[in-house]
Amino acid sequence: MRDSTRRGPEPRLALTREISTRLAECELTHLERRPIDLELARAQHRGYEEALRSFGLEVVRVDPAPEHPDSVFVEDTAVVLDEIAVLTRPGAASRRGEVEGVAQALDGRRPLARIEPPATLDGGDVLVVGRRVFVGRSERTDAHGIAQLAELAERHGYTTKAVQVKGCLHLKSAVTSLGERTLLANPDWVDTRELEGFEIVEIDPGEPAAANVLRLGQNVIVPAEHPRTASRLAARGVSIHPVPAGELAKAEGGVTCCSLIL
Ligand code: CIR
Repeated sequence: MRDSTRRGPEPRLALTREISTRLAECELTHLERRPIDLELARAQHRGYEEALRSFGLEVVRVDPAPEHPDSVFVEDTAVVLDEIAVLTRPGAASRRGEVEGVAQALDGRRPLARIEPPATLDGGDVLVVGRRVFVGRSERTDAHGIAQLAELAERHGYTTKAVQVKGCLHLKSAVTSLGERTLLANPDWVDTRELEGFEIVEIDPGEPAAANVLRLGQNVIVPAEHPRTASRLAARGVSIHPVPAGELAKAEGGVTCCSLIL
């Protein structure tokens, strides 16, 4: 499967953030708490940053926020469009203090807007494909957050649609993009009929968390822990790049969660 159309300019920059030494205290919703090897998590995170660089992205680390266990998951703190960046108000109160550092890193790179209280929205619930924006209705993102984001995005010509998420943390746990017309989805976690206009590739049913992949132009970073789904993608001609991501997966994070792509 080759899909040559892309949205906007080529991505040039990835914002990432160092893993907090308090990662073991992370929020968990759908997983049992298991010990996390911090050194291994850091090594995998460096490998992820290396993969981003290998695709020509400059990797800029946001100032660390060690007091916030989940701060490595920068995706949840902002929604970056070509025209603006929307700072979020994360659904988990423990995560709201992560936003300011990311705001500082985004300042000057995009005009900034904000999701205002009492609305909540996590960036992990926002899937942008071309001019379409799908927003997950989840335990973290409420109707007010969706409405505020829709209003901001629609000003810039995007069409938004709310999509129910079930059984997983965020919309992008359930579905991400493989191209401008193709999505990778776990049909148990999102009703794929709601994603009309797209071809749906399903994950291998034995790998429920495999739908979270990070597309960068023609290349797709996939978690190395889901080889059967990766084989499905490779068989379709997708240019896949497996990266080990198992330690942060124990904190309920995937490969989109650890960067903001500009
Ligand atoms: C949380 O529950 O907020 C973190 N432990 C995991 C966040 C993962 N972020 C994402 O999927 N965008």
